[in-house]
Amino acid sequence: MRIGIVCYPTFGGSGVVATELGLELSKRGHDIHFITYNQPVRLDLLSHNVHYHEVNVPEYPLFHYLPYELALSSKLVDMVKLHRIEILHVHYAIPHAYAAYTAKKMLQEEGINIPIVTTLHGTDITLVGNHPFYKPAVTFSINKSDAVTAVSESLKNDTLRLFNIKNDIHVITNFIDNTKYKFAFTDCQRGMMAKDSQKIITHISNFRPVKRILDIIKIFYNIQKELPAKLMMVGEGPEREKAENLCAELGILDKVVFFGRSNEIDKILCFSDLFLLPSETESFGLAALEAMASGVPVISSNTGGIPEVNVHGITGFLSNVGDVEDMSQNAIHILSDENRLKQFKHNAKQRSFTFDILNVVPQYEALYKETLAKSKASLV
Ligand code: GMT
Repeated sequence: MRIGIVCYPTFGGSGVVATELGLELSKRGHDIHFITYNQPVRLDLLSHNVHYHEVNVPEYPLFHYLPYELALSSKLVDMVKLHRIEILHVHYAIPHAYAAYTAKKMLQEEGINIPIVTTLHGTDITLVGNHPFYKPAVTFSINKSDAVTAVSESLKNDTLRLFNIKNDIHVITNFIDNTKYKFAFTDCQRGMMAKDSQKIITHISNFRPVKRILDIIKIFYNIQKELPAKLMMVGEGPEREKAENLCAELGILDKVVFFGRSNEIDKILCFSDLFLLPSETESFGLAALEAMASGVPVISSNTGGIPEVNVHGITGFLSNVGDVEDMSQNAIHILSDENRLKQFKHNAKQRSFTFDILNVVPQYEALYKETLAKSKASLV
């Protein structure tokens, strides 16, 4: 199939999922066209069947806001025609599903039928999309998509609860390429980061308020009072400065490393003992799955789709959002006994195989085929 993929090209989970999906589909023989404003961060290799088409939005003095949707829908029209793209898969409803529908209508005028698959990722539904200023457009574009997927049962239920949706929503979860998480513990250069006696605790995100970054610092503060430990904070975002200030206030700056953005997530996870994800809301928690694939147990909140990934008492523990004390106690429980830690690490790794890329990508392929067939049949 010739598939157009629209996504945010940044470090966020939706962009990562879209990129990894496109790359796997290309390995399976499909022709993949990424259409977005920058080359996606995880897309380092273009090849004969992986293409990137940049969306440019020219500045003009009259524009207070640059009309990205307009530029994107025009680019989609051009690329569908030029590369005979058969299906468009848009990741994140805002504004991608809306722009794709506009492109579809423009192409219809020229006798071209292009089905649209929309994948809902989380904040496009639970935070941003739900805002009254966006809601009518988000509802409209979900209902006008030819197929809709959500990354967890929880996100599907949230979508049905918050919007007036007439379409079916297929749950196709986030996934992981387990072959990429094969670093042997001895290759990790753990010694560069911590003493042998110290446990390494890690958090990776875009440091937005929804990640409850200050809870992470407080949990770590409690942990390091009980056992030798270091905290690895990976990512960049609006809460970083507050987190650094809190570390200074608590006198733990020397035990916390702020990495900023990193392309070496697998290496950092390889030497980690525990992953913290106390988010306010999380449709799936791809970062937790990446940790688990590296054999790192997860201390998380029990919100959204996280319980579908992290199994309480098996791969880690779940607590109510904001319950820093409970999360701290659970972390200390896992870290304070070597055999227990080993068991949790093993369980986390085993659980990650449920979400292996080879189990999940065929579900997207099947959906594309079904959607294309329906779309062709509707023309007859
Ligand atoms: O929250 C993020 O880190 C970024 C965000 C995004 O849209 O890029 O992630 C969302 O999509 C991911 C991939 O489907 C999910 O794994 C994350 O749970 C989800 N984030 C939230 O729901 C807050």
